[in-house]
Amino acid sequence: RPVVSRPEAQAIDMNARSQTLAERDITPSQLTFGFLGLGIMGSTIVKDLLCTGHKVVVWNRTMSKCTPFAEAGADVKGTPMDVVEASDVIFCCVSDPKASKDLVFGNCGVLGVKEMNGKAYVEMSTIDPETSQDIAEGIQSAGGRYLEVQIHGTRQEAEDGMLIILAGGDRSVFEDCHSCFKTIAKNTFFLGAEVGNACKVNLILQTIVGVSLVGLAEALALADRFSISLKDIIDIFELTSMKSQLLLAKGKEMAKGDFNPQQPLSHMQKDLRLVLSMAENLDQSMPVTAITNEVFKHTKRLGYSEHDSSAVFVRSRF
Ligand code: NA7
Repeated sequence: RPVVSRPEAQAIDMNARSQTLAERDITPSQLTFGFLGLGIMGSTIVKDLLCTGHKVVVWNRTMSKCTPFAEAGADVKGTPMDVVEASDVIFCCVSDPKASKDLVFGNCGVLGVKEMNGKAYVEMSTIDPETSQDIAEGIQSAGGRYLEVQIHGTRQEAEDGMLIILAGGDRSVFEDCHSCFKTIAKNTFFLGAEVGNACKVNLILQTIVGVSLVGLAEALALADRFSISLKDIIDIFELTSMKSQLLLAKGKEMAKGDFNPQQPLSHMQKDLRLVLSMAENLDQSMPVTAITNEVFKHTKRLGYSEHDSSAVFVRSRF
C-alpha cells in the first residue's frame, strides 16, 4: 500500500492565504469563534478564518495538531467545554455522528457548561439528520442556539474558499457566521429552520459522488487490463461532456496511484452507510448505492481507510 501523509502540525503561512482571501474583501465578525476538530477540513477552515482576521479558539483530540494554530494566533483550550466558555459561536467538524455526539454530551463536552446563555453551536461534521436533531435538542435545552451546516467540497476546495455551504436551523446563527461563510465558501444556502434538511441534501450529493467514483474506478481498471494508457483515457475523458472537476481530479489520482487524502475513504463509506440507513427508514430501494457501499467497505478492509476515496481504484483492479 502506498503510504499517505496527513497534513498535520505544519506551520501556517498566513501571508500566502491572506493574499488569496484579500480578494474577497472580508470584514471579520467581532465575535469569538470556537472550533472543535482540526482534521483535514477543520484545519483548512481555521487557517482561512485566522487569515481573514477572525478571533479563533481551538481544541482537537490530538493536541499536537493545535500547535501551528497557536503560533498563528489561535487560543488553544484543553477541552470542548473550555472552548464553549471562551467563545460566542462554536463550530464542530469531526469524523462521524458518534464523535459529534461525544463532543456535545461526553465528559468535559460542550454541555458540561450547563448553561449556554444564547451561545451558538454550529455542527459541520457530515452526519445523519437524527444525530443533528439530537444535538440541536441538547444545545437548545441548555439555552443555546443551533445551526446545522453541511459543507460540500474537497480539501482543495476548502483551501480555495470554494466550498458549498448548506445550512438549516437558527437563522440568527446563520447571520452571526456571515463573515466566516464568506471566507470559506463560494455559495451558501439557508434551507430553512427545520434541522435535518441540510444533512439530507448533503448525503444525497455524497451518494452521487460515491457511485460516480466506483464507476470511474471500474472503468479505469478495465482500461488497465487492456494495457490502455490511463493518461490517454483521462485526456479523452476531459474532452467529453462527462468531464467534471471532481472526476478528472480523482481519475488523475487513480492513474498516478496518488491517494493522499483529500476526502478520506473512511468518510466516504460512512456517508454511504448514513444514506442507506436513511433509505432503509423510508423503504427506499437503492441497490447501486448498496453495492457502492460494499465496494468502499471492502477497500477499507484492504487497509485504505485513511487514504483518499480515489483508492477505491485499488480494489477494482483485483
Ligand atoms: P479527518 O481529517 O479524518 O479529521 C477528523 C477529525 O475528527 C479530527 O480532528 C479527529 O481528531 C476528530 N475526531 C475523530 N473522532 C473523534 C472523537 N471520538 N472525539 C473527538 N474528536 C474526534 O476528517 P475531515 O476533516 O476530512 O472531515 C471532517 C468531517 O467533514 C467529516 O464528517 C467528513 O465526512 C466531512 P484527531 O485529530 O484524530 O485526534
